[in-house]
Amino acid sequence: MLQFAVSISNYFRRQYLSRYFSILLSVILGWGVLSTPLALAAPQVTEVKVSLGNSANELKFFPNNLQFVVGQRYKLILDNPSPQKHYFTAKDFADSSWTQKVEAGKVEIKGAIHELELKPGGEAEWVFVPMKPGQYSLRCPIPGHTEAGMTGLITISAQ
Ligand SMILES: [Cu+2]
Repeated sequence: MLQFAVSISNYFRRQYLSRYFSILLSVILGWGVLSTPLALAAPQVTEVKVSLGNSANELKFFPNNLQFVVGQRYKLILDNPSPQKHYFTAKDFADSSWTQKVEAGKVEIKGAIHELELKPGGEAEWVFVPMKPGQYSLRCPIPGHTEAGMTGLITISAQ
């Protein structure tokens, strides 16, 4: 009799557990199914490419006029196809934006950034959201480069 009671209670416990697990499983699966489209629909990133100099060693940014809109997310892809190092320096613009991250090589930097140095052949990605409308100057502060025309204009416009 006792044996019977134990097996009955085991039976119900198993039933209970299997129901519990199937609910848990469906919650996990449901979450997976629901969260996938949500992740895909996450705020879009607009990619913008800027080259620091070129292979002919012209001291310019290509392009040198950048337009962004407040509140949108951008990935600024910087490269340096020239034979010498350059800087992407735009301190006021950086102060007027929220930086999500900067990626260069295998390093990812979180937080504020003001200036990026790119060696020949270097690449970096800067993911940010412009916050404050305005016009901001861009330049390469290596001696002679700003003077030679390695400057640019960054415009952040309101939504
Ligand atoms: Cu330069």
